[in-house]
Amino acid sequence: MASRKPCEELCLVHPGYHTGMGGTTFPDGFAWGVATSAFQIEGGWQEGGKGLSVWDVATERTGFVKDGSNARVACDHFNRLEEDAELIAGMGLNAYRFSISWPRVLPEGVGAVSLEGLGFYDRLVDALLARGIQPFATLFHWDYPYDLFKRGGWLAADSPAWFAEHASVVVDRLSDRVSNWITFNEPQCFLGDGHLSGVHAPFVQLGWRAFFEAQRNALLGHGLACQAIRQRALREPLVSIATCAAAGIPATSDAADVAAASKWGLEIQQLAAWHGGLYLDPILRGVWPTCDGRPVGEEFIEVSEVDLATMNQRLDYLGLNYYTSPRVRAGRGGVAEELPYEESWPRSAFGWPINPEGLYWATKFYYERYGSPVMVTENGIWLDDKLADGRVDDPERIEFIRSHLLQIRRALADGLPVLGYLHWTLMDNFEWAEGFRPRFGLVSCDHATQRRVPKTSAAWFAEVARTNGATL
Ligand code: IFM
Repeated sequence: MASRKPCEELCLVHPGYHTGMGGTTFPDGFAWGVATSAFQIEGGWQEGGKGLSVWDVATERTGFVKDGSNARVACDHFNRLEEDAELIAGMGLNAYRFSISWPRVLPEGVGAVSLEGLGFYDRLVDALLARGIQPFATLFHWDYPYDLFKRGGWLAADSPAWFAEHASVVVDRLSDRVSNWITFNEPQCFLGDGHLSGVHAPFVQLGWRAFFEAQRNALLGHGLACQAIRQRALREPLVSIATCAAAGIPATSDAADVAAASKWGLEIQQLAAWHGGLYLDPILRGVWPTCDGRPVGEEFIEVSEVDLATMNQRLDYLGLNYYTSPRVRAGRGGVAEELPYEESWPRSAFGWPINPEGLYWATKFYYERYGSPVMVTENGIWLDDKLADGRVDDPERIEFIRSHLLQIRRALADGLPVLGYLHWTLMDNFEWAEGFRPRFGLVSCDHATQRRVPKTSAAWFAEVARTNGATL
């Protein structure tokens, strides 16, 4: 395949990104879209020959999901993809990020392929392209095949190859039409929340040794999948990963605070699964992260140069999922110290402090450290909004999006390459261990009737996208 500069031909990316942007507008070709994940919207849990995922199994057992619900039907997107593609088109968006359910295309995780499962994604991609919407396919957004979990899951030595097989099957089928590939969504969550704190499926608390084994295998899987995508894709692929992108927000403009904030979450100060550097240093710099000059987790794991070379595959851009960030100041010796938010600080219904400035700083600090252009692959807010008289007014969501987009504009004006903004999420959906209570959507979804009603924010976002940000 002919070589070219990263992103040069990404239909959604303007070449100006690589020559310094400046200005206060969004560049031509900026991606305006929404993001979803398979498990949270598809339903159809046993339709079309789909196998079970660890989330299917966990949600069948009581106690894991706060409201006792499950995602057997969710938003029934499996049976309503045309209607949902029409919703996205109705907002005039040019990008849609979705995930491929691994057990839908490979019911046992490896081996036999479900043609019906693949056919569903075929139809989805066609429905998007017919409406001028670029598909962004995430290969794994947490719904790990249960059969592979029983064989050791991410702890199994074969797990990197299993993931690469999944990637290969999907790429062989869809890469004549899909260019944008995202390997994982938020490794922090499926590894840290899934295997260490045990608050997400597979709901296990394995301790640090097993966490690092799973983390190493997942990073190898990412590397092998990147190779498989680049080797097999029929259209020139753009490869990425979507990471939790909390960043330190400097408590003051003092250089010491800015320097401390730039390290927060990227240079490891203590063991914690949410550190971006734990995943991105091997992936984007080809080095194992250190803490006080020693390899992180060295008491648990050894990672060879060959492993690092596999993990370290070039990415065309880095996906940042941004929701909140702490304020950080320089403590003794310049060490990053968190400054707690006051009780009165505005928060989402999740309790997450709202601080849009963190999106600017995340863009800056991740770009400075890793040098990849940035795509905001998620950003959104849980509000307790309600349908009343057939409509949902959600001015807080509008203000949330507006304030975050202004921070992207600030980043662009500083010459930082931001390729697009994919709002989380299209419609109210199944929010993992929280169940259906959280409402993150631009479109309200009644999960009993499956009636979709665009909220006020959907019309507002549509107008911003239509004018390429000029109406902000
Ligand atoms: O719903 C999740 C999504 O699956 C991953 N990122 C955060 C979102 C909101 O919690």
